[in-house]
Amino acid sequence: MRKARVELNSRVPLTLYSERCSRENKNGSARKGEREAQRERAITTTTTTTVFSSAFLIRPRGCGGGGGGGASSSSKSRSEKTTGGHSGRRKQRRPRAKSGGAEERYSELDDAKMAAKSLSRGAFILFEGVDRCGKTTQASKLVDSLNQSGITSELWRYPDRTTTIGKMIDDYLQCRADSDDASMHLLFAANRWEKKKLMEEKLKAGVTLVVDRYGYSGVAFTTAKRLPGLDQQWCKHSETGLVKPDCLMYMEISEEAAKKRGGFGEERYETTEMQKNVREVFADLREDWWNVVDADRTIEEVEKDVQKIAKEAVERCKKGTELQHFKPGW
Ligand code: Z5A
Ligand code: MG
Repeated sequence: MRKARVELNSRVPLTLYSERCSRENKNGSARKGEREAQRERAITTTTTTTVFSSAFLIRPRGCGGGGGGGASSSSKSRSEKTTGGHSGRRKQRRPRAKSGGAEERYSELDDAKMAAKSLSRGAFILFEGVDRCGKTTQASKLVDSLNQSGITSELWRYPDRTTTIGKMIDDYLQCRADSDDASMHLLFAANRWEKKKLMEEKLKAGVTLVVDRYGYSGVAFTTAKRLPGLDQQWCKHSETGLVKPDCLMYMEISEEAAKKRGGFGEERYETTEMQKNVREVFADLREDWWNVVDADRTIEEVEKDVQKIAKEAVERCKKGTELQHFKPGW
């Protein structure tokens, strides 16, 4: 009985001890004092190994933020304390160690992550650019064309003026209300955060989202105000953790071509000075993976490029790729 339990727990020191004990019993010449000393040594070694294994298993897997890992770790130690005589058995059972048990568990986790990564999903396609570059025109055309070719797609716009936060933003943009610049920046970001969960759900459900403006506009317009304290890094902070687009179409339009598309409207940011600054910040934000589309051309010419780039992104996401989020500092 004792030997079977020891093998189950795979504790080498106890197994050796047990085998030696049974030999000694057979010989009928047990030296009782020495056996007791060996037993104590064996238990000490086993406990040390168990504690080390437990710490090794719990700590690195304990979730970066500290919440999950800390809770898990402390609740385990609480239960070990309260289960009294069973605590030793609980500790021994946790590693379930054949050799390399901890590594096996890590690879199980890795496998689960890999499986999640391989999930097919919809693409997040974003249009960004200065005023009148044709974002709304192209985004609408793209959604129509994707849906017609059997790719379920939706058009999203930011700011989303339909939500409670969006209505406050609309009042601000239309100069019906005034507010602090930092708080407005955070409201624009909150307008994205309030739809983050829905965005993730839709993408994971296979819906392609074509989005007209997003956090890049948020950073560009607030930074363009050139206010002390509201620099690019500060502006990026409120976007950290939001879903990152799979494909960004930056609609590049010259000032001359933009002027030909009609004058400015009545909204707050529609001034020459503001638009010039926004253009500069966008140039500064630009990254290698952006698709820069020449938006000076006709609607049809631009549309041809947009469709090709978008369909590649849709295919990539359909094959399976993990959702990305904005990392600190981006
Ligand atoms: N904002 C912010 O501050 N912070 C944030 O976080 C966010 C936004 C998300 C409202 O944005 C404001 O909110 C915006 C930034 C700020 N401020 N400004 N200024 P909005 O997206 O609602 O703004 P909009 O009213 O849609 O304008 P727009 O985006 O600047 O325009 P567009 O969508 O790029 O262009 P369009 O509407 O497709 O086309 C404009 C005209 O040109 C139209 O008559 C078309 O028929 C014509 N057009 C389009 N393409 C062509 C071509 N290729 N050739 C000729 N004519 C064309
Ligand atoms: Mg627009």
